[in-house]
Amino acid sequence: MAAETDGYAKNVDDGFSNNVAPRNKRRDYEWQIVWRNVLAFIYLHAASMYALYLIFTGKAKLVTFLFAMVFASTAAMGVTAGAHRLWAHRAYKARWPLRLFLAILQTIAFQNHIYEWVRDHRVHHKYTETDADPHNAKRGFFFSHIGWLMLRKHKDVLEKGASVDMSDIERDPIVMFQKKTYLVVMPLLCFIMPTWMPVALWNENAWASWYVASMFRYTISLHFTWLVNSAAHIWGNRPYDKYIGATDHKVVAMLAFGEGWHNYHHVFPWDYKAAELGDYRTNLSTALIDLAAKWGLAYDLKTVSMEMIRKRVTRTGDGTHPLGMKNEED
Ligand code: ST9
Ligand code: ZN
Ligand code: ZN
Repeated sequence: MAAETDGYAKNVDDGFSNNVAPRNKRRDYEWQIVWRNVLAFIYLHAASMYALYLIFTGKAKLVTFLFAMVFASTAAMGVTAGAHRLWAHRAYKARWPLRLFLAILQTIAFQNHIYEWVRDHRVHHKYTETDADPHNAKRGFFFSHIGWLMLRKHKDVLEKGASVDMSDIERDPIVMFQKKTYLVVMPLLCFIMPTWMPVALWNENAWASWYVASMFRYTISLHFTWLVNSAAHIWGNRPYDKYIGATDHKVVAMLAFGEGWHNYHHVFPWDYKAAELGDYRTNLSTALIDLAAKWGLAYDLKTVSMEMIRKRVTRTGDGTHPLGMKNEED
């Protein structure tokens, strides 16, 4: 039995739409659940619930919670300004001290090493919302948010992904060093260091520190990141291109340090701001890159001209952009 969605077959056996196979073609895709990851995510969420209990009952110190939030926000810069804008999109260039700093932060964030992160992200941009997209939002909120990390990848991700050029990344010694040492350095930076710091600095209980500064901090930062793949591909406005799935979503932008202006980002992926406007309140990552540029550590910051944005808004926008509205009135 099959149901139609936008001219594509939906196999109701597994509830996932297959947006590349025509209706009359049999699907050759079977779920392969990776139980190690399922169990790890169950543990992370149970531990985070326990961390909330420790925080709200005062069994963990308030300063430990504040530390966890600052630590998560700092590490996030390694993902946004680092893995995303610098390495995946080459939206600006960075001298080696900045690259090293961002690689350390990205290691703390544990979202896979930069090489793997960039490869998945480039495939996401090249084949957005097809079976070759690792977190294809057409497969629903759960899959694009977290489910994709609990299944073996669709064969199209591997096949089409092989066409993605990674030579620039392979030429970066900092990234390749991180890849080689990841399994040792990542646990030290992502789990051991944030557990140890509250114990050493303000005498926090080691278990409270593990649950709050390590488990809770990591889990919440993953969810804020994943919202870009799920929420910002489902809900929100499409001011620049109404024909694509990616949306502009202010709440996601704030939670993900400027990465929720995702309709703009998919249309102009080379803009170092990942947004049209340089509003630091919803885009702390841009603030960091601008500061680094002031200090000479970042350079060749790429952006998009007002004229190009205006043309695109007029041609393909959904009418929610102020420029689009002005044009409709004219
Ligand atoms: C995580 C990542 O959470 C999050 C990414 C989010 C991206 C968001 C982007 C939006 C902008 C930024 C927002 C930041 C906001 C920050 C705010 C923070 C507050 N192309 O992968 P394998 C080939 S990670 C080409 O094992 P399986 C390749 O040959 C969370 N080829 O596939 C590869 O071999 P090798 C923690 C590809 O077996 C081989 O296939 N980490 C590609 O199907 C096998 O690859 C985890 O949970 C490709 N794209 O396993 C672990 N991909 O690598 C997650 C693969 O040797 N990972 N190939 O070259 C896994 O366990 C597994 O990858 C799997 C799939 C089970 C998911
Ligand atoms: Zn991107
Ligand atoms: Zn996207």
